[in-house]
Amino acid sequence: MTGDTMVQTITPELRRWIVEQTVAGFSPESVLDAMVKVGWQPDLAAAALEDSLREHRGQRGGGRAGDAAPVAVPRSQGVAAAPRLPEITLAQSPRCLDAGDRQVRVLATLSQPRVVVLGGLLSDEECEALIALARPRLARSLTVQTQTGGEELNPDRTSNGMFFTRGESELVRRIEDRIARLVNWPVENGEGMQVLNYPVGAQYKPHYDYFDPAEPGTPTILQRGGQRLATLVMYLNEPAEGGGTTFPDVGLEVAPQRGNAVFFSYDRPSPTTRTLHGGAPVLQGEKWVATKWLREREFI
Ligand code: PD2
Ligand code: ZN
Repeated sequence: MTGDTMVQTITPELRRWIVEQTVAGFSPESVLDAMVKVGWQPDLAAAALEDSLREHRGQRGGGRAGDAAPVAVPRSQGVAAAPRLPEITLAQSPRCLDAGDRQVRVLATLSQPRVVVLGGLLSDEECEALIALARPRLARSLTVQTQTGGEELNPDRTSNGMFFTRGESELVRRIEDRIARLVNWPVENGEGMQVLNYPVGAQYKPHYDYFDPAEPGTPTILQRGGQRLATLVMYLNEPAEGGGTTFPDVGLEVAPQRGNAVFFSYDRPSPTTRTLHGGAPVLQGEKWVATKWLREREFI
């Protein structure tokens, strides 16, 4: 979209979407940024945002709800800041990142969606220790029940899993501190690390990790720290065949290699982030991963 010649129109659908994002817990800044990223003129996006939120709060001045009028109102002060997201510092195209107690290699990056493949995030000993601690605590994986905010068995996810509590041991704390430093995001905003085990044939079908604002259980889920903004999948072993992490929208598959990891972030809870991803079926051997999800605020 060039923006120079095109008249952009604020439709009722756009107003609804803006309100939904805000109700889902996203800041006005992040909603604005999302609109600009998909081609909205910043001034128009800011006006649409302000107008929709004012209307939502019942203070709308002028016009009717649902008007589809082109507007050209200057961007107001205070809504232009970029959203804060977990992010790896890549500005200088580094080969290596300082994660405090360990140097981590940058193996590959993609900017849209933001995906970073990391080498050597965990040592072999740390991978083995996580597996050993997780093994006796495994149960068939549950996913969040989006209708109610509870948990349920999900046929799309045939792995076994368990959660460590945040900071529950020296090993867990060490890894959490390393991740926090690497992705520039507070330890407190992370969910407890989840370990998953996939036997032969198990998979995690493509899905989004954010919570869908349209689902009735989402407001309950968001009370514990807001939306998920980023995911780090750490590979604890190497299945002989299969088990890659796939990103179907961008044709990417990350091979599971012990100690390596894939990071990806999503600045809005929308498929337009193109962060659809899955765990491909394990064809030979078994697969172990640890996943860290990062929230907007402290996860309690
Ligand atoms: O195990 C994986 O590769 C995988 C794929 C997709 C894990 C997750 N999602 C997840 O834990 O969210
Ligand atoms: Zn996932």
